[in-house]
Amino acid sequence: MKEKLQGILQAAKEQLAAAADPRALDEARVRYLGKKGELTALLKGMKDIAAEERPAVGQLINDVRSEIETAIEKQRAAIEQAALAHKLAAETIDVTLPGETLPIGKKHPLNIVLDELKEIFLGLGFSIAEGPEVELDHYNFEALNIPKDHPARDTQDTFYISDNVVLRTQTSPMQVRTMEKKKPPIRIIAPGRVYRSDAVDATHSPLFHQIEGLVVDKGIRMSDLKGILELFAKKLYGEDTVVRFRPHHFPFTEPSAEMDIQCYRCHGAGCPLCKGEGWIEILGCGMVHPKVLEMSGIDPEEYSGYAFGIGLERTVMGRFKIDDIRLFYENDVRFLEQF
Ligand code: 2U9
Repeated sequence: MKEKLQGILQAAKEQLAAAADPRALDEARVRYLGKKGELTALLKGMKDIAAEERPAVGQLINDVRSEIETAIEKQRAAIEQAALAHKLAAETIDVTLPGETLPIGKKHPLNIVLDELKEIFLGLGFSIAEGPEVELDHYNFEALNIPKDHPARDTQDTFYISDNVVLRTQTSPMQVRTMEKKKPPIRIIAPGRVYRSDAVDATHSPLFHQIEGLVVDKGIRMSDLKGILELFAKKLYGEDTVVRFRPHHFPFTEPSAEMDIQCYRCHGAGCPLCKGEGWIEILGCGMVHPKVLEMSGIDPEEYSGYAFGIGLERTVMGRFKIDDIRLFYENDVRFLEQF
């Protein structure tokens, strides 16, 4: 019996020492100490041993059981220790390694210039008004002195949602809304997205951006308009910029004009950049039509005002010499990362 027990103990210690994970450890435990284990079988065989020998044999079996249990706990600790060491090694972070640099984006060229324009007008005491892109016909046309039969209303220019709802064709509606809510003095710019149902080509997009301005107060004159817009041009294109105003017509302003800057490349002589004109058109402007003031509840006998409109894409294309308006909307990183 003693030799048998020694054999079981030796075999158990060898199997336990070879157990590299909890499953193998448990297999060894069950093989020797389990219900059908080798040691348990010996205990069951005690009834066949002479009564006077049972205590000694029982003691021997229990001694071997506790040695095996000690060996199991020792091996369990070794397996856990090895697993922890492996985990620590696998998850070790070398904090001295350089961080992963995430590529940062760039500001869109439209936003670069839009922010410059906002800064210029904010610096001139204007505040910024923003409003809905889906507009009522009233605010986009009627309140701007563009009656139902005006050519600007023809569907080739406007996206109609319904008879009385359109995608705004200019940001002017926001200025009408402001005049309805706020008594003069008014000094706002209204930047934003506008829509015209033009066919797409290098210089036309159904979606583009405008910045319109409106000043309404007592005693506002054309000289105020010319002064502020010349100042704006000098801030945007440089102090030595030369401007000129050409008579024009808009239904919502009277008198109306278009402002050009002298071509900064040929200084008026004419070159490819200005298509031989010597001048580059920058914006449209004019004194707010008295009927427009009146329709928005402002007495044209007491107040006057001026307004202007700048096409953002046209301004940016001139600034960065971009020859195709579609580049602004294609999200091609090869284009966008150049700014
Ligand atoms: C109110 C009264 C008058 C806004 C104005 C222009 C002239 C103009 C164009 C510039 C380039 C549109 O994007 S563009 O094609 N705009 O020339 N806009 S005066 O006049 C207003 C606005 C609101 C209440």
